[in-house]
Amino acid sequence: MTSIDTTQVQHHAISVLRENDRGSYTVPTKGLYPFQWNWDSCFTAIGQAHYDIDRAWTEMETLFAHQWADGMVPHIIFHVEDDGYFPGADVWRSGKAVPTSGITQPPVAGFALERLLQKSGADEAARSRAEGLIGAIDRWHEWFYACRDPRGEGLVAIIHPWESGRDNSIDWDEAFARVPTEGVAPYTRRDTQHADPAHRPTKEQYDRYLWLVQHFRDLAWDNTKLHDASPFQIVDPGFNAILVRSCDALANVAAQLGHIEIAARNRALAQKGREALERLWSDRHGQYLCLDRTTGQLIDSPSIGGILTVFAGIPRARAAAICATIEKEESKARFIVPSHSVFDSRFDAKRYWRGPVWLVVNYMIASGLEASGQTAMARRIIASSLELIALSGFAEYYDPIDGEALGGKTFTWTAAVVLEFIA
Ligand code: 9YW
Repeated sequence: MTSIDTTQVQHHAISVLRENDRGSYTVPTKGLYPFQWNWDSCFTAIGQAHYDIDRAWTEMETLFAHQWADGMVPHIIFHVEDDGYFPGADVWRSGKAVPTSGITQPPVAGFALERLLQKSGADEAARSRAEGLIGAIDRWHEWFYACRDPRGEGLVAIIHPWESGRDNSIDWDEAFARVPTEGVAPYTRRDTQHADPAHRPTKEQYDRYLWLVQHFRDLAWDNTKLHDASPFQIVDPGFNAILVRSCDALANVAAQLGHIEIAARNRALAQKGREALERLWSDRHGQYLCLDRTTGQLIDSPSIGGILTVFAGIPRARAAAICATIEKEESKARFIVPSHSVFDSRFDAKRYWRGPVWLVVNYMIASGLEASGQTAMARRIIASSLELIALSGFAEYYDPIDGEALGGKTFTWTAAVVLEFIA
């Protein structure tokens, strides 16, 4: 194992966070992603809390200042004009004063709120900043269950792969193939100018991404219609686990600050969500799987989504089985946890979300395993993550076989979670 100098790593991580700081929000990495991304920002705040708690609160407050009237928090806020990223504000046409995208992202905010409060020692100033976010996060959680779980199953669906945060995972392939491509307006991609095209989604995938955007835009981004109107409705266990964990975290914070109703509502949502996740368990794969809501079938694709589910506080026997699954991956992958099983023929060590390791996902898995008493595996995941940093720097993602740095090279959320790992 490569040895690391924690003081040096800490300085380096903070310099990456500062380099991408735009004052009241932080970009994931300059060049490739020049705006504010939803879940990136929440992890960023957790990282900033290690050296500047005031700045950390601001990061989250900026995100929530752009919450939609219906409760949704968009996945991108286009604070500035920059044609270096596609699709930009002119494609989404969300009609907001500061333009935003029209879809959402994994709801880490509740979890981040609790972490910020813990890091700040819950002093008077911190409690008042938390007060400003509790109601907004609660409204976002309510929006999820109202608009993305219209039949009250306890599980929310994503209606666009970009909502998952695991943009072109193998999990979506089959369902995504049913999304049409006819009528997509001509466009020029920008991502392939910043990153190696061989590591990015294909042209056909981009056509389908854009078809969905156009379809939702034609429905005026009306969230009372989008779920049922989408040909793509996937229940991702990882996404739901994040929501469950955030409901629990928000319930903790709300109870601490005397918001009894919000606490009770979020506790109940978390409980229902956790129970519902059991429907997605696969004994054969030793992990949870995605469900295609349009067919009612589980998707035979062993990805990180079903491993990340440990973040929800699942039954201990499930967490133990997931540990065994990760151990198996470890026998073939030098670095864990690959975003898709190395034993699946579709595994691709270098292509976006189809094999590489993401350190933010490792952070959530390690946190979930730790809470389930699986401390040894949690430590191995953290050690592997730090080894990647020592070998390849603060990259967007890494090849699990040779550790090569892939995508953006000075990546904000990678730096943020490293500060948590070495704390
Ligand atoms: C894109 C910023 C975002 C993340 C997503 C990740 C990627 C944007 O980058 O999506 O254009 O591909 O998949 O999770 O928020 O880091």
